[in-house]
Amino acid sequence: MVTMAHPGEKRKREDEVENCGAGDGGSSAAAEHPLSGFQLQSVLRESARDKTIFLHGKVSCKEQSADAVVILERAPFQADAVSRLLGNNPEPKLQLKNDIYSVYHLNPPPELNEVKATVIHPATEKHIKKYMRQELYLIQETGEDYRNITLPFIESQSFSIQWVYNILEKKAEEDRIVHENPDQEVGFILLPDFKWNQKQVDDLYLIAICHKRGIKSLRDLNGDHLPLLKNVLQEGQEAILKQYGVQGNHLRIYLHYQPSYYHLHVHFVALGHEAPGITVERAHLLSDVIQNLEMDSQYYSKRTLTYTLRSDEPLLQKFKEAGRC
Ligand code: GTA
Repeated sequence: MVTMAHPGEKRKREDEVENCGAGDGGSSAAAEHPLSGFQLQSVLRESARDKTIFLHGKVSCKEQSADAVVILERAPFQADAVSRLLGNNPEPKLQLKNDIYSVYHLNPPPELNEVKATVIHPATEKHIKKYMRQELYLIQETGEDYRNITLPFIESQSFSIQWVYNILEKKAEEDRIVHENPDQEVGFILLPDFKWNQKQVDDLYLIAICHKRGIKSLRDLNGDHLPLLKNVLQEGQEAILKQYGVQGNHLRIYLHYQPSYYHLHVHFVALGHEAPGITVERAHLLSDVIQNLEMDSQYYSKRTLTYTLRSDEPLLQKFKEAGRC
């Protein structure tokens, strides 16, 4: 089943590519081995601390070769499985022993040795650049900058949000929905984020995607959106408590500015988890957003917002051309 882009989504997107496993929920694509014939082109980034590696490769598709980004991540430990890992480990190999200190290498059985693979295929140049390590620049975007520089830019090119519409229209991930308020003005869908394997709550990560279309980001929010935002905050916390037993005061609930995907969504992340994008120049706490809009319903169309751009981002070039950085 191939879905059409949402009506009105006619703008040219940089990442519009010929459909090859993309588009709908992709039940057929899921049946194939997504990495068969993967040929590594380059390592975009790796982090020994996060046990993550970002790869660019080529994957054959309909007798053509298309770019793919693959993110490999070691899964976090699960508290209930560690005693099996220690107690049942056939042959712990001693690496070092000194007084009371010793280091072993364990060889966990496959079920305790999971590697999560996130696959973006076909990937665009923009996806490849997104995961590449690059120098960052701090931008201070005034309301005027947003209207003159940023808005025309994001209207001309941004990542496809087809995956968001697939979720809202129940064409993908329907079985993963944790909570839905179906109201088209003030409702939303809450579901596990891409980045969470749902095996332990230490790195719990869900996203709330609002039903209402056309709210691109924080910049579009005004006092009229308070009922929606309050629903997301309250119902989202209640649903997470009910489903996962995690209290609201153990959650970091925030929006990104700039987001990667311009359809309003809110991140719900375990407070102890240092997820990518929780830094002060990107994350805006939902509770602060609500208070700011209660004080001034036009707050986000007026105030200067600070964020970073990578050195190769075309938006940075636009700010330079306008003499704004
Ligand atoms: N359920 O199909 C999807 C889906 N997609 C395509 C994206 N998301 C999805 N969730 C579901 N189904 O949290 C999620 C993303 C993200 C949110 C969009 O939607 O996982 P955003 O618009 O604010 O954009 O949020 P953000 O945060 O930049 O998106 P993303 O892709 O997570 O990138 C964040 C940065 O984190 C990247 O630039 C990357 O460098 C870094 N990163 C580090 N580790 C990882 C990792 N394991 N996976 C992805 N990115 C990582």
